[in-house]
Amino acid sequence: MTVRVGVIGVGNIGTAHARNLARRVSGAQVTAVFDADSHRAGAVAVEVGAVPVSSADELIDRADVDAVVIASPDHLHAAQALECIAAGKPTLCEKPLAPDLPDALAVMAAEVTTGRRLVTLGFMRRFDPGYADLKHRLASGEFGEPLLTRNIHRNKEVGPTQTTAMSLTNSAVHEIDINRWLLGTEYASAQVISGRPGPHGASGLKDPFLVFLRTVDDVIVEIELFGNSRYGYEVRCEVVASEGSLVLGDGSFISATQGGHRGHAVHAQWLSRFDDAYRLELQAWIDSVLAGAATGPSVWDGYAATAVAHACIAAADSGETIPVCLIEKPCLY
Ligand code: ISE
Repeated sequence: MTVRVGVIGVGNIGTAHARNLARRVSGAQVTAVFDADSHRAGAVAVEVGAVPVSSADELIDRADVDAVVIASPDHLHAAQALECIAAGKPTLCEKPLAPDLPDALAVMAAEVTTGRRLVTLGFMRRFDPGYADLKHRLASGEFGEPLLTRNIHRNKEVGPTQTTAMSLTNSAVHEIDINRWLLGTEYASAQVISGRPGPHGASGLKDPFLVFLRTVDDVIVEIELFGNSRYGYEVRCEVVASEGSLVLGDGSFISATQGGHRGHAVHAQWLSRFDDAYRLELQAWIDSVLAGAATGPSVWDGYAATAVAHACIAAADSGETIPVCLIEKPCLY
């Protein structure tokens, strides 16, 4: 059987998803593409053998669309996820579930009312072989109890309209989620520290800054977020545990030594760093659609990440340590 997928939004990530579904994922076919830029939608549709359609609503309602990928701008995710839930179509929604908490809660309420999981969140790092290995090694117990994690998330550059809140809801959500997943816990509080901003960010943007999250079982998660590193894209994670430590770098480049220098290349952006993760995420999603039961990151995970990002926004604005308060977890999750 083949899952016929409609892709909403074909910017960088939506195009990558459409191409992966068309060429590198078994059991999938892209049948419809929508983008606010109709030329872009047309070009991607031709490339993947789909039809371009004129609205997200039309795409969701089409009879030849069994499942939907939402890769539109962040602020549209929740409304489109609600439509997919109303249409009863399995959906892979890019992160964040919503930049605002009421929108995230509305999606969760709608899904809970239907009584079945339809929306999978695009927290693709959970599918990255490096992070998966980190989780596996921690779970083995060989390294003892995790005590703290240190994370680095640097982009080469962010747009001129980037705000500190966007750095948290759009970028830091990855670390917020992946550390919840690695540690198998929730957060209790958030603190944000920033100092002198780099010269390349918009006025008022905190960049770089540090986030300190404390989990309910007292593990510290430190995150450095830097949107304008200028040199490239870099994501790292170190887990300091009671019986050893584990470091995840990008691991995919050969280190060359020559002429008195030793070094290796750096990714320019996230699509190449997480190429495997994006492909494996889509394959797992298609497999779950074929099996008729959603697996993978849930709407609860999307809500939790947005809730923690908002505690961080309040912490960044006030300079205080802000408690993280989650609603009671619905049985569905
Ligand atoms: C971007 O939207 C992503 O999802 C990337 O994975 C992340 O590293 C980047 O910071 C985000 O802006």
